[in-house]
Amino acid sequence: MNQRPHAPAQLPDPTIKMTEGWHCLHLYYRVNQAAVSQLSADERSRGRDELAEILNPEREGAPARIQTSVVSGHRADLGLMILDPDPLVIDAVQQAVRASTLGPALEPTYSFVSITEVSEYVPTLEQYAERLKQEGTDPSSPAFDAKLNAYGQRLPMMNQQRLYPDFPALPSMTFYPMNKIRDPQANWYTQPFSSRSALMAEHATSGIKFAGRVSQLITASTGFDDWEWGVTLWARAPEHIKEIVYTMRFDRASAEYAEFGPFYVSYILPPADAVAHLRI
Ligand code: 76R
Repeated sequence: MNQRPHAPAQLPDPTIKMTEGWHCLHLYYRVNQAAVSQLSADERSRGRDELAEILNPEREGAPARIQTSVVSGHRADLGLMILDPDPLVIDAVQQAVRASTLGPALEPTYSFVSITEVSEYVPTLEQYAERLKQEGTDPSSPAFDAKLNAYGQRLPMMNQQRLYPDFPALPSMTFYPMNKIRDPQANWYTQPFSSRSALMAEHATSGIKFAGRVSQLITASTGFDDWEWGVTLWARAPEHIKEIVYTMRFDRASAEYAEFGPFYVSYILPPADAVAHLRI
């Protein structure tokens, strides 16, 4: 007899993979010099090779994306950013680092768990057409068609990059978590969608001016970590990080509604170079 007569007939199988998009983890480690000193020269040398191999994006079983960077300041020495469809493949990197010869010498200092998504504020083709009209583009003009077509061509690629991102070939990065605030006088979550959408359109217009200089990945963390989003920015030159974060603070979406967590600025290196840089 059917035990669950009212169960929907066609529920998908339970899974820890996302229906769409990837899991994402940012990990930060500090070198513990006291623990390094406990290791012999042989252990240190073997440990460096092991660590470089764990972080090698080309190795068998590597997560879909893994990037290594060297962090400025006391908050951390080594930064990892990892994405994969399977959260256990991501976690396996964390456990492999911990269980490796250098594990005792690498103190985890910060982590951030999130998922990739296409934001609800990314305009559909129809919404984009509406926006063009509101901006005064005549819907019967060739310019309107050209803009709409160009957006229609770009959108699938942009969504692919948001859900299954490639790391850009840019050498500096910063990571920070953020919230949209819920203060009585400025509560993002009580604003109607139309107002939030207008604010995010202003935000996007201000961000697009940094095309080519800054590449951004916004990952969602509501329900996954203590903040609502993780912001990862890669820059062509380090000053662009300051420029974009400063500029966007004046967008109403940030000026009125955003609060930010700690910032981690780091410089991307191939794993073996990053490990050598740590001087373990
Ligand atoms: O995804 C897109 O490109 C579409 C437009 C867009 C959305 C929907 C966009 C564009 N962002 C979107 C969503 Mn963003 N972004 C941030 C920060 O420091 C700060 O002040 C805020 C941190 C930066 C620097 C940045 C950069 N953005 C979001 C969201 C999710 C909101 C939601 O879903 O509720 C957050 C939290 C957020 C924060 N954004 C851009 C940029 C840049 C540079 C762009 C232009 C993108 C481009 O070049 O195509």
